[in-house]
Amino acid sequence: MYSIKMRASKNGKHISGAERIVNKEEIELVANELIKRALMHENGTPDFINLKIEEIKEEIEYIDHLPIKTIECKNKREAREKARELLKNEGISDELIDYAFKIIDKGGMRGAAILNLRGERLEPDKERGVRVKNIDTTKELKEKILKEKLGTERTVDAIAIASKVIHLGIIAELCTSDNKSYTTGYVATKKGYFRITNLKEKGENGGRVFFVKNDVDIEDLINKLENKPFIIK
Ligand code: PML
Repeated sequence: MYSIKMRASKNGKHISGAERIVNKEEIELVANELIKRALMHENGTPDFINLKIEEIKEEIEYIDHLPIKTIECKNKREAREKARELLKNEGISDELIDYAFKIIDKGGMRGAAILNLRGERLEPDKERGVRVKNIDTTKELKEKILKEKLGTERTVDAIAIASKVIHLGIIAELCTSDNKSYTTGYVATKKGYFRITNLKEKGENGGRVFFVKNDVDIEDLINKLENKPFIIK
């Protein structure tokens, strides 16, 4: 199998990124799809597109996706209360949750911030964060999500990240989109992927926070988040 990663930017600013894990026969087709995706992005037309194709040498792990549930909320206040409740059920304190909301609302990170339960930030590069890579979803899962209206194209990408990180022992993930007009975010825990509407307001920034145990082996975790290949089914 091969990993194909695309990232696109304009004037040095990130516009979009995506990745797929495919057979050799699918490389050409999927490379085309990703280039098209880069060119048609709602954040603008890129002046730089990077396409990286490499053979995956490590064994790929196939895991089930987290169950998807959508929680409809009237406004941001209600949505954030819901998110807080889900996070508190996992033993995360109010103070830590406030801190996580502050990080995602500030925005500007390409990857995720990692917080332990003492509120220490563990990602080595605080500007960039940690990016979860080497993941894809099966065609069947993509179709199921879209056909059964369990979510959107963004859900398809996000469920891969959330399912991988929870599988690797992360306690919970809090996420809002870096797309200014996409206001549905989510909380992921071992209990599921909870889409929460209106988790931010239109025009606001987004971001990702992973909550981890205090005794986490952070080097090993970051290595797996970035490099261990997973296909989510
Ligand atoms: C959803 O399932 O609708 C929430 C997806 C959030 C996607 C975050 C992003 O844009 O990367």
